[in-house]
Amino acid sequence: MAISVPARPYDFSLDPRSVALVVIDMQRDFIEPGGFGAVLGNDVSRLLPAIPAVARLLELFRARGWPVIHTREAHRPDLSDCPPAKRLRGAPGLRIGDDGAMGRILIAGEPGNQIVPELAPVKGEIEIDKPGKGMFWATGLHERLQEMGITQLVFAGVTTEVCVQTSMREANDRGYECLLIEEATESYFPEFKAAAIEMIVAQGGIVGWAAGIAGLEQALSEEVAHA
Ligand code: TIU
Repeated sequence: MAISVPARPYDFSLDPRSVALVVIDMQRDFIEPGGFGAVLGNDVSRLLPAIPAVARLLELFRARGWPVIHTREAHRPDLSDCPPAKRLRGAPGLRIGDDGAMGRILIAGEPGNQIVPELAPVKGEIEIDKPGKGMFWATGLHERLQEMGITQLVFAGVTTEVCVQTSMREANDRGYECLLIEEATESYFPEFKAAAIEMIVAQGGIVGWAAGIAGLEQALSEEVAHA
């Protein structure tokens, strides 16, 4: 039976058989000093509040055995999947593939490319390395989700208006119902986070829904009580 989650622009009808959690790019590259986010000139400490909120979401999904997908923005060591148009852009200084404080910037397998330890994937969870901002480009993820019968995605991660919003828009176009958890996403620019959320829910939910984490926790706990 569907679970009604308080959300904007209206309640989200969550189907426990068809839902997965997507945690976008909670990797050291964006969250810790010396990584890609810092190299681009950002104050990376702005993303820290998302960590405990994503941990709460992971707890909710793991407790119920619901699927969890973790993505990382990552390129191959030979950079064959990093277009020059991407590599050459950005602030002057270190570029994707250069040696940084946590190994090569945004390269798969490097220390900086690991998901922060508090949110580390556990056995059975899907891990996706994606060369783009969106989670579907060159990843095969849509096919995997279709095989699993997933039609609803709960979104978390960083940054709100870049990889989270791109992934959510791409998911919306592929027919998924998308719910963004507001405390579990952050941006280097608070005003961009706020604007991205408004863009998602405007026009009757043109991209999807947004909800506070407490409402989701409450709705799921009531479901146990009713079971
Ligand atoms: N720079 C920035 O805000 N974000 C990214 O480059 N990637 C993600 O959002 N993961």
